[in-house]
Amino acid sequence: MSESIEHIVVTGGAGFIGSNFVHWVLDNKPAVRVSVLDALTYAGNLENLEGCDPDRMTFVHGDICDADLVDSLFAEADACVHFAAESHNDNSISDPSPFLKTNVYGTFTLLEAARKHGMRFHHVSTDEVYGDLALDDPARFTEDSPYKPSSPYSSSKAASDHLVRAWHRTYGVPITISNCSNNYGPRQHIEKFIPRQVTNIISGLRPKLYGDGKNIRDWIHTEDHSSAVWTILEKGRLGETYLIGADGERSNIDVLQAILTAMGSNPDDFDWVKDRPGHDRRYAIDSSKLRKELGWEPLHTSFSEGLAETIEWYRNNPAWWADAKRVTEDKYKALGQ
Ligand code: NAD
Ligand code: TDX
Repeated sequence: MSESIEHIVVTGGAGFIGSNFVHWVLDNKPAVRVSVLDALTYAGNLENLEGCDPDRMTFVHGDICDADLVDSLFAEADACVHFAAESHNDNSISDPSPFLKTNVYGTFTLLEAARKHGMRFHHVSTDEVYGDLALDDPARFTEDSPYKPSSPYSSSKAASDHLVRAWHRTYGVPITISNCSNNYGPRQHIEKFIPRQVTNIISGLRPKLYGDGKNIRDWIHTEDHSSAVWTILEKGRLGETYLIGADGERSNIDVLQAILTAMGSNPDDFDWVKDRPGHDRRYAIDSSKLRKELGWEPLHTSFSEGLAETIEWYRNNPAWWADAKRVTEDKYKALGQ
C-alpha cells in the first residue's frame, strides 16, 4: 500500500508525538510529503517542526473541527495520520469540554472528510481506553480487552475509537487504529510526568509524586511509536486495531528515582502530593499482534539510555519550556499537585 502514499496529512503535527512522527517520516521516507494541520493550542509549538525541509513539509494553522479546511486538505492527500487531541488527563479532570470538542467532534469532522474522499485514515489512540489493571494482575491489554475508560480524557479517546470503527463498518472508510502506551522523549510538554520532574530539578523545584507512587506505566520511546504507526499505515489490515508497546512497565516511583539519580540528586528528594482523582493503577501492553503480523520491533530497548538523552534534551533547550513551566506549575499548585 505504501507505493501510493506520497502525501500525508498529519493532524497535531506541532505537538509532542506528532512532531516526532513528522521528523521520523522526513528522515526515513524520502518520497513522502507532509502537510501538518495543527491549531497551535497551548500544547502545540512551531519550534517542534524546525529543521523540516520546506519542500516536503507544509504547515497549515487550523482546527480539525473546521470542516471546509479539512475537506480542502484531504482533497490533495493520500492518507491522514490523526494525532491531534487534547492529551492531558489532569486538564481533562479540571475542564473536560475541550476534550469532547477536539477528541470527539474533531475526529468526527475528519472522518466525514475521509468518507467523502475515500481517504486512508490512521487514528492514533491510547491504551487508556481499556481502563486499568491491578498491580498484581499478570494480564496485559490486548486488542480484545474490553473498553473501560476512567477519565474524561480516556473516555473521549474511547469515543473517537468507536467513531472510527463505525465509519469503517458502515461507510467502508479505509481505517486502522493504534492504541499506544506512555511515550517519552524530546519535545514532550512539561505538564507530563517525566518532563515535569526533569524541569523541576533543573529549576530547583522538588519533583512531585501522586498518591503512593506505585502506579505502573508502560513506557515507549516516541521514535518507536513513530515507526510503529508508519508500519501500520503501510502494512496494517484495514479495519484493524494494533496495540503498540515496548515491554517498558515501571512504577512511577522507580521512574522518578531513576531521574533523580541520573541528574545527580538524592533519590528521596521529592514531595508526595495529592493523588489524581480516578487515577489508573497500571497499564501494560501485549504488542504481539503488531510484532507477529507486521514484523515491527522497537529500537530503543534501554530505558536508562533513552531517559538520559531525554534529560539532556531538556537541559539543552531551556528556552523551549521556560514560559510554559511558570503557567503549568501555577495550575498544579492550585490543584495541590
Ligand atoms: P500533545 O498535547 O503534545 O499535542 C497535541 C497537538 O494537537 C498539539 O500540537 C495541539 O496544538 C494539537 N491540537 C489540539 N487540538 C487541536 C485541534 N482542535 N485542531 C488541530 N490541532 C489541535 O499530545 P501528544 O502527547 O503528542 O499526543 C498525540 C496523540 O497521541 C494524541 O491523540 C494522544 O491521545 C495520543 N497518545 C499519546 C500518548 C502519550 O504518552 N503522550 C500515548 C498514547 C497515545
Ligand atoms: O507530576 C506528576 N506526578 C505524578 O506522579 C504527574 C504529571 C504525573 N504523575 C503520575 C500520574 C501517572 O500515573 O505519573 C503517571 C504519568 O502521568 P502523565 O504523564 O500525566 O501520563 P498518563 O496520565 O499516564 O497519560 C499519558 O499516557 C497515555 C499521556 O498523557 C496520554 O496522552 C496517553 O494517552
